[in-house]
Amino acid sequence: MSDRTLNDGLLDVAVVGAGFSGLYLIHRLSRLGFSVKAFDSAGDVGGTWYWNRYPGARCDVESMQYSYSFDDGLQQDWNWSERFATQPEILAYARHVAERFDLKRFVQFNTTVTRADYDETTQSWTLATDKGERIRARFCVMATGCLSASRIPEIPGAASFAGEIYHTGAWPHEPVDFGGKTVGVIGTGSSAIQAIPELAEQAGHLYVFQRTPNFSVPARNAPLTPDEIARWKSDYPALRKRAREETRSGTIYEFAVKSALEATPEEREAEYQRRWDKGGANFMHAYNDLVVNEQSNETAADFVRRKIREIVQDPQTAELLTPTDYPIFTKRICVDSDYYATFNRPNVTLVDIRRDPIEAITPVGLVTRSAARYGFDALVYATGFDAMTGALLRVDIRGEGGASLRDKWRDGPKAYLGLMSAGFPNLFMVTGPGSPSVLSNVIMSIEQHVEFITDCIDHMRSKGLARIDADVGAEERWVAHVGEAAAGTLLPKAASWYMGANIPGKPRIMMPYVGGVDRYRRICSEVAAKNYEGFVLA
Ligand code: FAD
Ligand code: N01
Repeated sequence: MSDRTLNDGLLDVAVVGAGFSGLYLIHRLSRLGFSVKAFDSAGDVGGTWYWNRYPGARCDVESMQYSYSFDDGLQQDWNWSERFATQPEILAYARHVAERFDLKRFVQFNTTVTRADYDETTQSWTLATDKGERIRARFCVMATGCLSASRIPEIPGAASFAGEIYHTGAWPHEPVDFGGKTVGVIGTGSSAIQAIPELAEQAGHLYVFQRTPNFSVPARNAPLTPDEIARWKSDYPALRKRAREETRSGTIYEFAVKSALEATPEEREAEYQRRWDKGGANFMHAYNDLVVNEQSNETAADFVRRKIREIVQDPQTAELLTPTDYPIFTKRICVDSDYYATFNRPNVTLVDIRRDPIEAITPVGLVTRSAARYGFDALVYATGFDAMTGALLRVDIRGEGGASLRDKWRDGPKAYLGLMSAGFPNLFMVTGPGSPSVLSNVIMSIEQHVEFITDCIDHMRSKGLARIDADVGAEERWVAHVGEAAAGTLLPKAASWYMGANIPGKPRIMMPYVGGVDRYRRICSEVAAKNYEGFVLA
């Protein structure tokens, strides 16, 4: 394929995005001898970690696991400093990878892909960018991220606010000084839960506008000791293999083998306390049925609720912070550093905007339905993302016969294995809807998808094939399977962004595949081994 590229300006592969997905794609494809070019709206590599620079931003998967596993030299050489790495450190890691494997030369930064059209006669894609360019490629891979389309809700008067405005997912590059200022934060999801303790340290006063309280467990972050690092590095290949092949989330935790209902109340209390003290998302693996059995789930939820009431001194504030109307773990569990204790500070006020919703934003703050007014100098939207489908559908993607992906997905995303949507030949997605993606250690899922996609393109080259599409029947069966897998769990019980519930009008469908990365990986490997069963190659 590559020789022709040089002759007629047709790339083998165009990649949209230069986060961890895009970088690994470029690495694999260029090493396999394909011509490849990537585009990113950002000014540098890193994706999520380029954009989310809010104070307190860090990962919730332990650093020794939240990193690439494809190159042993890389994982041996790189040193993480803390149990949960900060955003600057993860961004430095992405830059290190780009430099180490000489990847930046393949990326055009500050460039947004706005449209992609498939042409059946040439079996290729034409991408249009906001710079007015047209790029032609045989294959297009959307490495656009599951949590990259940041979203500001439509609130009347929003444009009138005269103070500083921020979104956690598009934070400025220069440090923001909140010293002594009155700050308003809308949202109490993972981003807010990380940012609020830090903002409270700086601000004169912090108003937190909460619609739905969230469950959060302490991170107990700490510097990594040389012993801890050595323990991982001495056994990295085997540990990574275990995470990939034997865990549902692509992450090694202390997995329990029994139901919460098999333990006595005293045993449960001791186990939850032990895990609470240890910190991190390990808490959710205390028993093996916490996401499938409502009664078991309630024992964990009740433990966290009691912790909130213990930590937060003002009973009314504690009550407001306590989630009661959805099971724990049905939204991504938050991992925090002193979140609940922050509400004991005299300069922090929690405002319940479920009972008294925001009516409008004003030039100096906001007003609620009951006419309560809150004034602030800076407004931080911690209001999340149009997750999983947002970044894909912001691009006007046109497949066979000019059909639009936006139209096809109007009632919910449809994709075979989350990798390809029928009618959009030669267009792959990394961690697309219908894959485990956001329910996992995402870098592990990225590696698996990138390896599947690049192996498939390589296979096609070796067989002289030019076109691949998902079979409609295979796609329908996969979408049904994704729905059935979700229905066997408690996850659909929460109005989460997994379900599209955070976006008014978005179809309520469980988008990620809850079957587990171990099982999903086996299915993908079988599909590839059976000559890409469920795909149509020509
Ligand atoms: P991204 O990193 O989102 O990169 C996609 C890139 O595509 C972006 O740079 C974007 O600018 C670009 N792009 C999108 N559309 C276009 C377009 N049309 N034209 C040009 N460029 C485009 N996951 C975990 O497993 N553990 C964690 O602890 C964790 N913490 C997170 C914390 C935050 C604050 C957020 C938001 C997400 C977190 N995630 C975490 C998920 C995280 O998104 C993934 O782990 C991973 O970084 C995704 O990499 P990616 O390359 O697939 O996507
Ligand atoms: O976004 P969210 P996020 N009026 O959607 C509120 C990953 N991540 O950026 O719940 C008022 O979770 C909304 O309220 P409600 C992680 O996967 C990881 O925090 O809809 N409020 C909610 O409180 C995470 O799950 C880390 O009632 C409005 C908040 O805004 C994902 O990214 C850190 C509103 C949005 O929460 C997204 O997290 C950060 C409105 N109109 C992110 N609209 C780690 O720790 C929205 N809200 C690794």
